[in-house]
Amino acid sequence: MTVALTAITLREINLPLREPFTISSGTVSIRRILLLELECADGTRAWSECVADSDPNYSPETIDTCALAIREWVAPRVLGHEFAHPGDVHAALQHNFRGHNMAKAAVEMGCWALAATAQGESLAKLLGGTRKQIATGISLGIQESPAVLVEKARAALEQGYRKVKIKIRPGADLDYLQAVREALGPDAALMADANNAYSTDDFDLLAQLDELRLIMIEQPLAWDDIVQHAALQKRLSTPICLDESITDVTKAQDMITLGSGRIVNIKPGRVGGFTESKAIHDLCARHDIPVWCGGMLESGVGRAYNVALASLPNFTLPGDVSPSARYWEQDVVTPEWTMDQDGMVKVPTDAAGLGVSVDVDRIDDLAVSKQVLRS
Ligand code: OSB
Ligand code: MG
Repeated sequence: MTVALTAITLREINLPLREPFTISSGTVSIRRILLLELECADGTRAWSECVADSDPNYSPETIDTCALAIREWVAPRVLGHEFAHPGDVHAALQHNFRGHNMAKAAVEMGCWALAATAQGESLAKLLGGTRKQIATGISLGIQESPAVLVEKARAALEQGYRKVKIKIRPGADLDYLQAVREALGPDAALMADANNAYSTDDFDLLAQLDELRLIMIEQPLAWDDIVQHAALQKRLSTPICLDESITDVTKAQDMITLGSGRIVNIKPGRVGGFTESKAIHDLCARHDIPVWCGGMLESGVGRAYNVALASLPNFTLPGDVSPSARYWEQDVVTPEWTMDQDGMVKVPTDAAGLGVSVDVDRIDDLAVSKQVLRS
């Protein structure tokens, strides 16, 4: 299971989304994506994806800070070093090295894929995944009117999605959600995600959302807050789900201790990779806190990692792991990720590694920059 990296190639590609994606903090039309190709001493290769985007509006990291962090601090700690198990990489990236979780995760997760590939085992199995398929939700960006949103949500449920997440912000919240609830009925699996758009002045408004019987409301308050969310959760019957605030397992422990939320969205990029994701998953399982896998508009490469992670047993709620065609005209992997009519995505458990292959010629054509790091 040894991992001994000798080279990391960084490529940035720019993939246009099928439609712009708007959250409370900004709009993405063309996704800038940093892909990593990792190579081992024995010739084993694996691809991974860094989930940071152009602007620091979700977390402090961006694709440019990540490229810098990988080059300056992450790569030197792994290139030319031998790890007995991919689970050992995380500690090597934490020692006297604060933050930069998305940069660390891109390399740490790639090491898990290298180990799986070298062993002829699927990434999901190496992680301890138990599911053969995972339930899928869709994340709908903020729309120009409630009527447009209603049609998108209706279409999503017709396609089989098991959960519809609706992005909200002040001015596009209660009336938007009410319109969807009214049109789609009391049983529709709906939730809202505010991406930090509210403050302690908004508790009365947020308490009104209870009447909509949402499955959860994701990260209504500040991106790094645990304390005020606990005060808000006391006012709400709707479970709060934390996303941005849970940057490692100690934050998840704080959430549980303070009662700041009842559900966790795990994005492996946000928490520094798979080892920390598994720790959060296990902690939440012990406390009966359900988790689900979030998304960052990943290409098919990053999606492979999310699908593998979501196959762990306590991922009991549908993830933001939509099929390739929801995002892209053409994905960069073969086969593309698909979802069946019941809203399920198959976990590739037979093939070694990611379970999808990357078209290197196409990525080289798409690449706007390329850099090789060696030991
Ligand atoms: O808050 O979950 C979020 C995308 C970019 C930044 C933040 C978020 C999102 C999503 C997208 O909701 C989910 C997906 O990848 O489908
Ligand atoms: Mg979110």
